[in-house]
Amino acid sequence: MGLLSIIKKQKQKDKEIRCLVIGLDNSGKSTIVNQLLPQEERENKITPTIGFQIKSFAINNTYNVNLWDVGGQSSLRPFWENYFTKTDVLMWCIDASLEVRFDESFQELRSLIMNSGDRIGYECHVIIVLNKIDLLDDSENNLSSLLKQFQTRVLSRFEAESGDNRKSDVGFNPEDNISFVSCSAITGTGIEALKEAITADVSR
Ligand SMILES: Nc1nc2c(ncn2[C@@H]2O[C@H](COP(=O)(O)OP(=O)(O)OP(=O)(O)O)[C@@H](O)[C@H]2O)c(=O)[nH]1
Ligand SMILES: [Mg+2]
Repeated sequence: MGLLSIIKKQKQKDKEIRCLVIGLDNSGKSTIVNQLLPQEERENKITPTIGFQIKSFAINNTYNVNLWDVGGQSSLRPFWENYFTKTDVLMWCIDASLEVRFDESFQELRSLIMNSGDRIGYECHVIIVLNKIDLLDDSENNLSSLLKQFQTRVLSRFEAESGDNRKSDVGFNPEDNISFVSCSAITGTGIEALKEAITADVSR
């Protein structure tokens, strides 16, 4: 293979983004993935994911995003770490309408980051997606303040629990390594912002 072909191949490869989509069961991961696809490729019915599925879509004819959507039921969570290698972006989905599951979700995310070695939060950026905002009262009017509040809450939780945060020693900083997007996978609100966050993370 000539030098030019190698360079061309490398450039094409650089535009591939591998995005791992995880989070608690029922948080809406597969529905978000479905909403990210072109209209003609969307499924009409989403069922709980047993195992995983891979879907791809293009952003601005520039990036090809491969979404690895893995089931979030507790029996499937031990398998999440099998998908970390080569992941560029981790999308962590949270159901905004279920306050009762916030703690479980936060603890799962935190232990995943802490136990992933230098992978998640370093080479692999984290996007926390606050989904199902259509189920919140007056969400359309208060989207930005809602997201800001949520962000502050998550960052203070990381701060509060940083006593045994071994990553803090080597520079893991949630403020830099995590970004936040709110959306509704049903109405499509926030989906464009989510696409921007996926590519922004790769060009960092
Ligand atoms: N109102 C509302 N419902 C949503 C939204 N996103 C997903 N849902 C619903 O939430 C339920 C679960 O959605 P899924 O996409 O299957 O959730 P999941 O996270 O992939 O679940 P697992 O595959 O079991 O881990 C479905 O009934 C969806 O229709 C949303 O933004 N708003
Ligand atoms: Mg699913």
